[in-house]
Amino acid sequence: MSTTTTTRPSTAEAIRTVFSERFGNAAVIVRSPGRVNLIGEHTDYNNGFVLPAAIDKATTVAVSRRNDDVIHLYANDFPDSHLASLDALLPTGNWPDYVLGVVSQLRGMGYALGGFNLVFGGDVPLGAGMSSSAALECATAFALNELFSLGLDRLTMVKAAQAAENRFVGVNCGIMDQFASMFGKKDHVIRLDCRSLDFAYIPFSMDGFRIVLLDTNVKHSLGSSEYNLRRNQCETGVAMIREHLPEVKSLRDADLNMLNRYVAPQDTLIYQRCRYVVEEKERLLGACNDLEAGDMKAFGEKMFRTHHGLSHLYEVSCPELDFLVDRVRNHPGVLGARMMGGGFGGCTINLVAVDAVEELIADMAHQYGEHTGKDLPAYVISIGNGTSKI
Ligand code: GAF
Repeated sequence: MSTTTTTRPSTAEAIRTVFSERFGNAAVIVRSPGRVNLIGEHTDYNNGFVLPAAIDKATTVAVSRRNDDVIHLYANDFPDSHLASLDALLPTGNWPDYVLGVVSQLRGMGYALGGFNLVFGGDVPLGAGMSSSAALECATAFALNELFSLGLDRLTMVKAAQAAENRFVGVNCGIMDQFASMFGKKDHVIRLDCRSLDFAYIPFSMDGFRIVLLDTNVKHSLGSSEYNLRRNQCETGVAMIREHLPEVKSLRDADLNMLNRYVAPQDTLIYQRCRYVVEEKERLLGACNDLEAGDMKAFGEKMFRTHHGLSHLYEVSCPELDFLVDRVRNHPGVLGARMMGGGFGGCTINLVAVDAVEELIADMAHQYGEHTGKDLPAYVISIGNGTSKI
């Protein structure tokens, strides 16, 4: 989610208070977290694996029923409000779409909803690549499920939230962000197979190191159009392979040999895109072995290699992200770093030795400020639980 205004992060208590001032007591209050992704970037929509986790920053949504067909939304952090009618749901091109999109998908799936009031806010930084949009979509789905007793399970809500983003917001994203927000588990990462949707929680102890997010404070506007383009380029690569090997359904089924034989001779750019995905797929599986063996140094090295691929082959990085990854490389306390999420701005994710965290943040803020003239917000995050009622 992006907005041009400065945010005032709301606590869950503030959302409860604001809701009761505007609409009376809230019937349901739900929190849904943002996410990080350790490794496995741009693999979800290629049916590969991802390794995300829910974080300790969340969006809170409060809702109550109305007696008419009106949907009355209020964003406490911007602040801004929006009125819509249940029977005329149209995209606005702005934040209401994350809520209205979920409503539209649920109704399309045949669930009966009525009008409702909704207030939301939270401390997931907006437009920073921590999935504030997925957090709002998942919180909305969960809250409406409770409010209208729809009887949905978590996976159905995840799919409705993803469909809202695909069909209403217009970003052809994979399932990772919504899945991580809904299924997150404290102190665990989720190894998710995006083809079968089988998943496993892997303990992530952060023994001696921390996850540090460095926020470039930029979000280049071509983000969503380039994202959709990458997805198309991957599909083009698959189509080239399928001319010879019809059993290959997605890049999940492809290897470098196939790319060299059937894609490289036809189109160098498509080859580069597909090569990144195929290499990242292997890298993630290796990183899971590193995690199991407790070898965070090897894990971190793979993160640097992921960044290199995202920057040079997949070309979804930007000068600010490259600068941050390049500069932290020389810090002895940094085990690994890379851009995180869709790209073209947002955060880098860094694994940093505990005793190096403070100095790294100060040093990078200084270097980044000198280089770009911008602040560098930093977040030392912990891994929390997924969507829940509060
Ligand atoms: C964004 C998308 F929403 C995810 O589905 C995923 O593709 C990610 O970019 C890149 O790994 O966060």
